[in-house]
Amino acid sequence: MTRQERCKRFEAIDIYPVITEKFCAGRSSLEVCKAAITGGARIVQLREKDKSRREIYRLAEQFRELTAAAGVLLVINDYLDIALAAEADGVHLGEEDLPLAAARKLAPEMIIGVSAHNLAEARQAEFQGADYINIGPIYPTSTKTGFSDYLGPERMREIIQVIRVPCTVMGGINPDNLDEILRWGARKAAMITGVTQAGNVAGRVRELRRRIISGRKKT
Ligand code: TZP
Ligand code: MG
Repeated sequence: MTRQERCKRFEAIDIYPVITEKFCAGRSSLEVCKAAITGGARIVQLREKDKSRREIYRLAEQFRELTAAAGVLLVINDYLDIALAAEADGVHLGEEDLPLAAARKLAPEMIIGVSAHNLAEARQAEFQGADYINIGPIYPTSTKTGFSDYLGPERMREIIQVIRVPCTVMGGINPDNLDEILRWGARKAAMITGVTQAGNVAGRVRELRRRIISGRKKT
């Protein structure tokens, strides 16, 4: 697939499940990935911080098999080499990862997503050519370490309003605060525990999708 085709499909996503095995409530990440797809997810991200690259590559291959069969986009967090080797659709880069321009040189047809924690970072990522920007944390979360500050829905909206590439929002988002972020203009929500810790992952994804699609502000 070309970058353009991938980006077009990215624009159509609603829920963006991010899967980390240690937050899967004792289940394998593959099982949770399968359930997210059953629930209708159009994209999944594989995000592992504590496993070896070898292990992550093996997982990426398995995620790719499942997602490809279902026509679902696959993004790998942090590791461009693994994303390329596993033929994923994209890579998600944070401030400690390869800079965007370097990643683009190596992966011209991939979706490249970048994390932003404030407006300046979001503007910079857009200027440098990110295909999407993940804004967060919106709410307090214990899933990501190293961040004590969070944006809140109002600052989230300020960023979404000026950025032209698709924005996902993340951090502490769950079924209880979903309506709030939708009211403040969010159109795509990325979640780790809001999806991976649900007893019924497929049911949770189905519910979140339905609520995002119906609760989004009309443009
Ligand atoms: N980036 C911003 S917040 C976050 C990341 C990776 C963690 C979000 O996890 P959760 O469980 O959805 O709060
Ligand atoms: Mg990273």
